[in-house]
Amino acid sequence: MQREPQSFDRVLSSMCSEPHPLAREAAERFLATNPGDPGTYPTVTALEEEALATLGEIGGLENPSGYIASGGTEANVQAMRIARNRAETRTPNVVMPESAHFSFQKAAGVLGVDLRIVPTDERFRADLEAVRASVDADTALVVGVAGSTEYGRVDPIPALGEIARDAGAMLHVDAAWGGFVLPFSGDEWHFGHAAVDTMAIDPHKMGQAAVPAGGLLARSDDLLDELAVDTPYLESTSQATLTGTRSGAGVASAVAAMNELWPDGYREQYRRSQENAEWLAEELEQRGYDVVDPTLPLVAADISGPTFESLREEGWRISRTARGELRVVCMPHVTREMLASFLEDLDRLERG
Ligand code: 0PR
Repeated sequence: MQREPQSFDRVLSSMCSEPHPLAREAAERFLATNPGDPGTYPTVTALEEEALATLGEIGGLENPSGYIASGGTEANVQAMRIARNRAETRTPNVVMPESAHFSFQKAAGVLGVDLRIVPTDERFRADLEAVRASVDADTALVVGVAGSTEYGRVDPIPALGEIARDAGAMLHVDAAWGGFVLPFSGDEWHFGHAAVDTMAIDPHKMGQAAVPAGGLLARSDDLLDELAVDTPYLESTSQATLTGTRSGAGVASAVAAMNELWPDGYREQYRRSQENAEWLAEELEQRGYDVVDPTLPLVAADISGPTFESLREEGWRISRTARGELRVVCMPHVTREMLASFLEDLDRLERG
């Protein structure tokens, strides 16, 4: 049977990408395995340990605790669940910047936690004064974003860690998208820079693994134990994941991608993506658009509604920020040629 390749030709909005060929192959080989049942599927369970160790290396954490989740949403839900379970209050709250992903709203809803959303500053990073003013004795968790969905910005993680510590709260870093570029960008974002307790870091985004491969990292085993439930009819005795049956394909493909690409391949990819983002930002600025400086490989630019719609009609997969800017995520499949062709279409449409 011939496989129809999924075309990423005009996809500029996705935070997922073409999986690395080795990741695709590994996913196929492990399609029929379930790491949720380690007694029956020991090979994929061993692979999950390997994946976790590498994710720990990337995220600055020795001997990490955690697991390969279905994605950033699950990792964020579970991180909030750990914090809620540990909180010594019956009315816990979570403080996060408005730039945090909507999965935290789902988490707060499911967990019955009061979500306190604070503004970002002029650089689209968590406003530290606002965070400080929002935490109190009931704060179970402070969330920092390392690579935000809309602008690719990194919150001041060490400062957030101090605020969380002073409030007796935990700190979760959402590096679901940013985690595979941040080791090369010079940002302070990981367990080694601050008192980070948990982290979301997704192989299926910048990590070039197949979907579903998210990552939840926790500083210590006792944090993950907060999630464990007894599993009477499995050979293993407890399970910390949110989903039961899980994809071994995601786990195996994450290992294949990381073995191949960490660190040199990811560094090289970061360099290409970042150069593309800076090039696109420069080109757009020269044309007179307001551009949000791409500190990571994600460009936002103020392009008018009608032009945006026309670009979509041309087949470009683009999305907008809440403020209405066009977003271009420079994922591994986004090449300079693709961006040049996008600009040609943009120029033609603007000429009318
Ligand atoms: N955290 C951050 C910072 C994210 O950007 C995202 C997803 C998540 C968590 C949630 O991850 P999962 O979707 O893996 O659960 N960010 C993108 C978004 O929601 C996801 C996405 C993917 C969007 C592909 C479009 C697309 O084509 O905008």
